[in-house]
Amino acid sequence: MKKPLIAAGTLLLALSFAATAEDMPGMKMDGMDMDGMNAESSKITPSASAEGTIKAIDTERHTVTLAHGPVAALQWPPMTMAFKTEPGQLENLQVGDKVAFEFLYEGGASKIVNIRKQ
Ligand SMILES: [Cu+2]
Repeated sequence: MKKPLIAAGTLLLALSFAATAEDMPGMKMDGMDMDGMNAESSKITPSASAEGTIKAIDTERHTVTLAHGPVAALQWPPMTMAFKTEPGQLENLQVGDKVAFEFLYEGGASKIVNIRKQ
């Protein structure tokens, strides 16, 4: 008899979480980020991809400056600009490397989702 009760309790808990998340879009996004950041984020803000060359790496501010080619998705011409990164994303990369990368452009800032050496 104990197991069905626990299952019912878990279900209720799950349902109340779902209801709360729907009331609060911010919380829902947090949950989605934890579940599968790349796939879910791309539904919110489409990520763009480009290729470029690393011009500078700022390990304190966690930015990488890239001279990148055109970005069709955003109608950007080729340019050199800084992108925000997460700690660890620039491991094994150095100035001068040619890279392919995906990024999110939100609120005037560009954030690397994925970056790899070509
Ligand atoms: Cu740019």
